[in-house]
Amino acid sequence: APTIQRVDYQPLAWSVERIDLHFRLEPTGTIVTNRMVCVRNPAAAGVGPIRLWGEALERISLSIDGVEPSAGALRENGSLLEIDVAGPEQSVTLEVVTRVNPKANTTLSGLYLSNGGFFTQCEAEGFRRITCFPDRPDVMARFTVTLDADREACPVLLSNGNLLEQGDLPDGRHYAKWEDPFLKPSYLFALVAAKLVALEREVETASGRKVLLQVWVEEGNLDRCEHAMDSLIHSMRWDETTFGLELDLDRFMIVAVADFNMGAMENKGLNIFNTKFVLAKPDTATDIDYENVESVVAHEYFHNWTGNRVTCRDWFQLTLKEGLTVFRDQQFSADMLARAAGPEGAASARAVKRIDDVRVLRAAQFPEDGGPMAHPIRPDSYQEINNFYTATVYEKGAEVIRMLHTLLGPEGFRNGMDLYFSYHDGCAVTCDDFVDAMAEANGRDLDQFMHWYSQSGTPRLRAAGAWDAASGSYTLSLSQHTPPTPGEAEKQPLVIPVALGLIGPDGRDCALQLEGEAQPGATTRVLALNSAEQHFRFVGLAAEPVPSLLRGFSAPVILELDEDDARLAFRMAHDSDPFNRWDAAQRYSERIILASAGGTMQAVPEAFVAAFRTLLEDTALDPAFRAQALSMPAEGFLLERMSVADPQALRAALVGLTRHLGSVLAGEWRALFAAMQVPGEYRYHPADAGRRALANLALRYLAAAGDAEGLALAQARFDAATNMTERFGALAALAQVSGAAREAALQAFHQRYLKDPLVLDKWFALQAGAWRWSDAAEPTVERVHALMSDPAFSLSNPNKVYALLGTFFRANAGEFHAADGSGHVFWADQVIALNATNPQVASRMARALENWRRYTPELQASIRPQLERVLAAEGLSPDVAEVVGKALS
Ligand code: HT7
Ligand code: ZN
Repeated sequence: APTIQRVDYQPLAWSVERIDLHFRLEPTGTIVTNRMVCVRNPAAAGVGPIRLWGEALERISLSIDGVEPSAGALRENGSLLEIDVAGPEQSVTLEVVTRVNPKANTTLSGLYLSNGGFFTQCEAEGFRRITCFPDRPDVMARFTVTLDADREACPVLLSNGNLLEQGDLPDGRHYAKWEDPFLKPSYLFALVAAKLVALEREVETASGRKVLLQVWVEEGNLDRCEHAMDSLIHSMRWDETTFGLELDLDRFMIVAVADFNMGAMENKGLNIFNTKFVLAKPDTATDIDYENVESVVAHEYFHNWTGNRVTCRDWFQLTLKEGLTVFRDQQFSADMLARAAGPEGAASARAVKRIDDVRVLRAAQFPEDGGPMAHPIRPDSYQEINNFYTATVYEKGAEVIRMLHTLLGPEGFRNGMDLYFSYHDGCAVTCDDFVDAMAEANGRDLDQFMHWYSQSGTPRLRAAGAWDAASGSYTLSLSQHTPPTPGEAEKQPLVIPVALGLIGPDGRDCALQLEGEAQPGATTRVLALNSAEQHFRFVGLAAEPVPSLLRGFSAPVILELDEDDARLAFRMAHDSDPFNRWDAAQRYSERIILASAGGTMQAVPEAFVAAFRTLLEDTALDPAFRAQALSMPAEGFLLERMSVADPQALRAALVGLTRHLGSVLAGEWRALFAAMQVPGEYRYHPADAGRRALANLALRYLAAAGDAEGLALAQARFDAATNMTERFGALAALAQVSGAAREAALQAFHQRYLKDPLVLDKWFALQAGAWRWSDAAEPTVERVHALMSDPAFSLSNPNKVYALLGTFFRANAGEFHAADGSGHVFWADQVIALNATNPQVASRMARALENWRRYTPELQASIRPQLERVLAAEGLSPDVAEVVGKALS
């Protein structure tokens, strides 16, 4: 596939002002009549043909102002259609009638069927699979949409905006006409025609307008929508109070669909969601599911301003809406947790959220930034845009916005947002436009900051301290460098906000005073490192301090700081910044795990166990925080930290350490489990969720150690559980020990939830992610293979693929990379199979091997032929070709 370059952006000669769409919906032959007013675009001087894209469409007719264009005036090149307008008209009406086959559409992009209903997904380039259109985000038009469908099969007909009229038609059909009052790019178009029911609420916006909120689901799921509705209302309130942003429509709809490539989609006024991020009730959803529903509902809702009202000029600017919206949903979730925790627990609750987010960044984005797909948050080129909905664009993009927030402060950031909307509401803009608004609102020069948008790779922040007892001063030397990434050998110094504190020997933070300052100030402050190396001299100190750097993870970098075990243990016990306290525990365990995986450590140091025990028993600490602090670093992050990635050695080290901690602290874990019981009926509340998470963690450590008492506790909890968090937590512990009890519990769970696809996804994922805790256990690849034959599994449902194959390929390195290469052969078979039906899902699976060159020579030898086999496969999609091509290049 051709490579598209960011610098080649050109406005189109013709834009679209209005589009009137009519759908006669039939499963195998839907007729789409598209009448649009095309206008010459002043930004391009209106010179050039009308350009439309169309894909997988059968064209029935095309006319301009009622006349079919002559053969010479119409050119087709792949999916691009160019039409010359000979005359001087500034505006023409173009009508194009096409036929599509939703039933045959297995890509889940464009118009497709799910359980008999019609659904659409247009981001990024799905609208061209519905009708011919200048399908780019910089073309913003006013849409009216008429749906005409069988009343019995599709009683509910929805599209963006406001319902204008509806009524009956002959032959058992009916129609509905919708109008979206806002200009929007085609990727935000949506329709739904299905048999659904809605949970409804009427609420008032801050300015007193009444709006109707609806959550549409299949009838049997109506009792699982309350939490999504509450989350929507909380999101509305939060955006009103935090950013002064109100819902701008009279009606806002969420629709849940079981077949969906991603999490959810922010179509204007008609968000379409994967059922996984809508449906929740205590018997089927875990605390983590509840949290995810809340944050995804918030994310899509927040897009209404950051993405919809102000959208992206081109897809290279994707982080403009995604990084900003992820940052907004992260802040929202942190605020919700802090509110639930009350003033005493707010800081810890915020830290728990931050830890969650940083875990994701380190496990998914850092490896991406170190591999062949590395790209800046604003990429310079792509072959297939769907491959660029990445952890870099989303999560690192959010970190970049967070750094702006840190550097400008909450008020400065808000002022920048206000200016951004005042300049760009209703427009399609660039990342530069956003940062320019931030700079102007704050009177700041952010030119150097823009390197975060143009450079890929994870920067290394090196720190060293020098204590001068005579003067009571401590000089902190900070330096930065970013390793080369594909196509980017040289890197410029970035602006890195480093939040730091200095801890005195008594474990208390010192008041910070830089040389030249009149008096000591706060105990945490932010230094802005903006050159390759800088020195900061702190004065007025009574004794040598211990530095606590990058508090709250103030920048998406890898901190290189020599700290001995004693210092890490000291910070595990005393760092006043809860994020860094957690991070000290992570660093200490990382050191032990990597030494063990590298064969340089025989026994787990007593000092580590003691520090770990102190955290375990510290009842002053919030349970949710303790659950984080007592969890091992993510395997994906640890693999990235190995000079040569050896998944088997790493897994052995992780198993060894987990088992050791489970057995030497068995008594403590059992006591903790008992202390963390949550009495009464289940409610989703962060305080209860923290206790349940810690209890479940205790069971997993005990099961890892094969502790008979612990396993009995897990069995009892599994049998008596009244909610999914406890039931699944117990099952996960039981599943760690192979044998009859494991199989019986898995079987009982399967039986109980046979009719519940989302719960079965958990069951598939648990088995696909299984570690082998004993040599006797069955290789996971065999179980995964067998599970593909389970009647509930289907390669055409992305949730099933992500649960079974995605978990195995992307979250079970120790088993996937089995030395006999069976995992790699299986991977190639599945990628090739998926490529034929759903390239987006295939490409996500394909990415599991992109960092293969970091592995041992033996593994590389096993992986290469499989990558080559995929690359040579017939009919390879651009999606998979880009990923595998870059991996092999
Ligand atoms: N903006 C949405 C992205 C999305 C998507 C992208 C490609 C293919 C399918 C998709 N479904 C949704 C989701 C979001 O970030 O909010
Ligand atoms: Zn988004």
